[in-house]
Amino acid sequence: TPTRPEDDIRGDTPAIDPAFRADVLRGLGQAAKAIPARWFYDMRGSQLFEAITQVPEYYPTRTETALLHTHAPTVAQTVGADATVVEFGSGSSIKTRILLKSMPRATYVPIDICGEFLDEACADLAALFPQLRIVPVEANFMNPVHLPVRQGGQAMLGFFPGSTIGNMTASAAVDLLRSMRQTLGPNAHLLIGIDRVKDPQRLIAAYDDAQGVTALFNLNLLQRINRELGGTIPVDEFRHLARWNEGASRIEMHLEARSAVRFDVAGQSFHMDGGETIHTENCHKYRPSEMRLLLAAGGWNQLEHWTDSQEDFSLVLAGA
Ligand code: AVI
Repeated sequence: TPTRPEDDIRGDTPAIDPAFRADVLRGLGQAAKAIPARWFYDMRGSQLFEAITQVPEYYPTRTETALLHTHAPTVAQTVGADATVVEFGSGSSIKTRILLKSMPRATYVPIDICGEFLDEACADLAALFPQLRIVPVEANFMNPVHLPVRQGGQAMLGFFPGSTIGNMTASAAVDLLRSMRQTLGPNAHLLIGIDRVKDPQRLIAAYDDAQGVTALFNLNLLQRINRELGGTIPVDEFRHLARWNEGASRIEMHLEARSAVRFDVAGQSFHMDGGETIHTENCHKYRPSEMRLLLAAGGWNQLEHWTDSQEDFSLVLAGA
């Protein structure tokens, strides 16, 4: 295709993603407005999430990283240093590196829906671990995935760090755990990070940091809608909210309209009252007994449960 000068100028205007458009229009059309959290992660959103992992109040990343440093050698010993490591999502390369440091001759199979993320993750790891065999798979890991690696007799280790499981309802989490079991085959292991219930003030601080990085991350969703779906949302009229929902054992993120607002998205008009919110994310927190039950419902038997001295975060090794 011939290029034109205006292509360059418009280079940062992405084509409309029909799934994004459908989710946003459906979500804003509901009485209780909500947009799925997966749409946070455009380029800017992914950068802001990286920044969140560095703020002092957001303990999960550094706590899980320390747990992995301590326990990766035991994981390698249990599953075998030459096992096939299947990572569900490929965005957590620092944690992957820690695990693979104990398994440098493993086969590494990152599964991600985004080929670009896969390429990045693979290039970095190939340079660091020359003996690693890397087999990227572009797929939606929420469903069972056919892996182009031998499963018969081959030790398989699923890796799902970051407490991403917490962003799902319990029933979606169980479905995913069952899919993972199918993807990995019999006798597989799963190493999973799960965030724990704790003092709500600490949880709220982790999702409403003093520097306002999480607020920018949440508000970026509105900017993304404006950028990609021709929206006219007055972003300054919204504020970030993080609430602890005790009954559901979860942090909820919302975007609250400060005053009554009207705006258009993809040619449709919307109205919000002052104080009305758009629910953008759930982050479920678990107690150890609930983790065990969740895993069991998903077909996994807890073998090891490691936590830090403050009992902030859990790293669990389970068997199929
Ligand atoms: C990706 N996920 C595990 C993060 C969490 O803690 O639930 C996303 C996040 N949202 C706000 N801060 C971090």
